[in-house]
Amino acid sequence: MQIGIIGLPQSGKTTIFRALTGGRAERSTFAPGGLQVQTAIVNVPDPRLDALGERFQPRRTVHAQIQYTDIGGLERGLGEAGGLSGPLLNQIAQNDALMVVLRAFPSAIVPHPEGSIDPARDLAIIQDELMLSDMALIERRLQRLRERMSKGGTPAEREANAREMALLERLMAVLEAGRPLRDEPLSPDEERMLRGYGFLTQKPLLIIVNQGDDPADDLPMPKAPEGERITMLALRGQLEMELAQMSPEEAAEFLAEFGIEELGLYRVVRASYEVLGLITFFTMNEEEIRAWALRRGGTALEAAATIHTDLARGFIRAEVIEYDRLLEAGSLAEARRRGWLRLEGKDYIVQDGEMLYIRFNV
Ligand SMILES: Nc1nc2c(ncn2[C@@H]2O[C@H](COP(=O)(O)OP(=O)(O)O)[C@@H](O)[C@H]2O)c(=O)[nH]1
Ligand SMILES: [Mg+2]
Repeated sequence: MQIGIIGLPQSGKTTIFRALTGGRAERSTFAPGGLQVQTAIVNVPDPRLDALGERFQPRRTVHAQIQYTDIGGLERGLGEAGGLSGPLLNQIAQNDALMVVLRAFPSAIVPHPEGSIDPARDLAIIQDELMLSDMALIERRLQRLRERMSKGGTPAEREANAREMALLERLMAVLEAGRPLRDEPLSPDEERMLRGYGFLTQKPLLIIVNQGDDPADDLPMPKAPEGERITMLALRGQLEMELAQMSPEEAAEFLAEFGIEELGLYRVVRASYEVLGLITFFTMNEEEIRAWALRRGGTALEAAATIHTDLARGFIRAEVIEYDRLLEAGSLAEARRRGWLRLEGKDYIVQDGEMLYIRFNV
């Protein structure tokens, strides 16, 4: 799963990216079409995994991961000028969700492209850019479909084209009414039809209000947009970046001194998980205990496929236990003896925090 970090210039995207990665996991910057892009994979902090690791002492403890990409280059007015450039659009479109960074920190030395600090206005600017980009994409596609229709085609082709055109026209009306595509209910069929488009306003949105170090400077939070796959969170980006670069001991001391309960980046990663619609399940053997991400509502078979295609191909049954019951039993064998492991079939809906042991045969 990957999240693209976007926002106006100087809003603190790179600062927050560094906070998430602790400045360690950065990979080389590459720049197709002159873009500034950097990517890092971040472990999802999970106290349950820590507890399992401590109790069972496997050789390895492996976290679920999320990939973050810091994408520079989005600015006001790109959408009006005929849409985002191909490379920028591709960079943004390939993510499962978007993180929008809004500047709320005061600074005499960092200029703001709009000349003043107003996170609600900046959010509107970004949302407009995303909407204009989707409208341009729909417009281009409709144009092509109309041309194709005028050339004839088989009845089946014409029918498919007509259905796609009707759907795109409906979505255009949604955007023209100022609503993101995220809010438009779609049938599974329609979703399938749209999968290849990568519409930006369809993606889940995590909005980060980037505040300054001093709470006395905090502005009122902008009104959080309503909707299901959209979340807003405040973060002191610069402070978090500095914390992330300290040793764990130093950071803990610092947190205690300022009465901060946990690193803000933990909240960001959790919110990312939430907005992506993911849950965690665990697997365990002598070698490793591992946390895996699965889409909420995913089945035991999908969980098996996440681990390895062989497990899905040869799936027989899943043995399932909540992680805390496993801790209580002390071992899988003991849990089995006590009858705490449930046998579930491939359609079983996996719940957050369950340990799965897949029985398979290939
Ligand atoms: N005082 C303060 N400065 C910040 C904060 N976040 C970012 N900056 C500064 O703002 C400038 C732009 O930040 P950067 O992360 O490069 O923004 P980007 O263009 O969105 O990637 C840099 O000089 C940062 O040091 C913050 O929370 N507080
Ligand atoms: Mg940057």
